Amino acid sequence: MAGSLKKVIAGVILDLDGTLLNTDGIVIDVLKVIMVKYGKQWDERKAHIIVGKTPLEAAAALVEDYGLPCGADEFLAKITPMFSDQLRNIKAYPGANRLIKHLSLHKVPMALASNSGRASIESKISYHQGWKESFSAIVAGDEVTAPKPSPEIFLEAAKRLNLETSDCLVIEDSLPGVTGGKAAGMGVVAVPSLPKQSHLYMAADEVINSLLDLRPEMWGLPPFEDWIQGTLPIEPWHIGGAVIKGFGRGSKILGIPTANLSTQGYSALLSEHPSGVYLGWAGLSTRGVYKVVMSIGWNPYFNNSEKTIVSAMLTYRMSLNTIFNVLILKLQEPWLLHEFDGDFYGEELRLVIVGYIRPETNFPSLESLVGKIHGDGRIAEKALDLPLYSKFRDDPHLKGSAS
Ligand code: ADP
Ligand code: RBF
Ligand code: MG
Repeated sequence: MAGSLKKVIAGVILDLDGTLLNTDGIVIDVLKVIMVKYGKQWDERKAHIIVGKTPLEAAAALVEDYGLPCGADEFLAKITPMFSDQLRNIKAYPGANRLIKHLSLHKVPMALASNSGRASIESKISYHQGWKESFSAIVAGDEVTAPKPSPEIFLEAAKRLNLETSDCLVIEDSLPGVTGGKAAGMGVVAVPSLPKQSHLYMAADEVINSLLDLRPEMWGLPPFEDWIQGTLPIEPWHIGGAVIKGFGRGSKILGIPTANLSTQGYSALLSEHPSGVYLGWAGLSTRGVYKVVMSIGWNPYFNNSEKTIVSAMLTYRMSLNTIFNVLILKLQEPWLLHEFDGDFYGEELRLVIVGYIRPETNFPSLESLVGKIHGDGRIAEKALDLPLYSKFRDDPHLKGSAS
């Protein structure tokens, strides 16, 4: 754990793809466009056929499933330049801008250490304001003799920062990156970009679910000061749709009914947000606006495909950075903090998500899970009265007038 290192960190070395930048979103955009070119339509429900596959395997699966009149190689060759054109649309992970600003403000030296080529790195970060200037050093895969998992890229970054290797903290999503950082003798925080893989990250000093969960003070760095009443304000985001039947896991019996929405059309949006517990406002078209606490988690359906996800991470993540990132479908479970007389299946539910509470965790018993969720409910109930959150009660999205 972080504390056992007893090391005060002087500089931070960040990985780019999968750590600061989320490439999942552009995958769906590109596939939508290419399918139209072939006279087909991208089917969100079939997104899982490319989950956990290498670029070529995914291409082969799509060619077969959509009956495309070309080979997998040809299809891959067609979409590769389309990804290059999309670099400007790659979004920063939630918490990336916050972390970079925070460290800059406190004059903590920062370096980028990426296996990508220099030109690709420069191009990708050029779309994110203030990033280039924040890094005192950028070390690219084509500037070292051996890429991650070799420690070379990290050693070079420390050298350029003028820091002892043991004074550096590495933040990484990939296994090769974690291995390289440890081999360089550095502290390593892993932020796996794929679900439920923390057991693979044993070498890391700490594994967190997302950048939102980083506690810099654990590393002797200045703490974030933006948490308020157990919640972290985030850039609000919207989701909505008809309430559908969930998994019948009997949440209602536990006193925490969750109104499931179809993820149809939302997988890209959900993939942008870390799994975890969030607070916000919920609008039910015929009833009103209510406080809501919601978990975003991994669709249980995909728990079975962990093996393919791991193999993709080991082979693909290591060698290829942006093209055909794995696509993961998430499920959202909003619990409206209000007593209703009955069910409201089929009704239009609109959500505005305004803050973050905690990562999803495992619990030793059902009682402890239910207890924690009720605690989340109390936190949300109270915090949503803060002006910075309560103002979103009037968001037009909740009334369904704006889409
Ligand atoms: P399911 O597996 O269908 O999601 P749940 O046991 O989670 O079943 O119950 C969810 C349903 O309960 C919602 O779809 C909704 O119709 C109803 N419901 C009643 N009160 C609430 C509430 N306060 N928050 C969310 N859903 C509620
Ligand atoms: N499930 C988990 O396994 N871990 C969690 O930390 C967790 N947190 C939740 C928080 C909230 C506010 C809600 C509404 C659900 C959460 N769940 C969590 C999901 C819960 O297990 C799910 O709603 C089940 O369907 C309950 O039976
Ligand atoms: Mg439910």
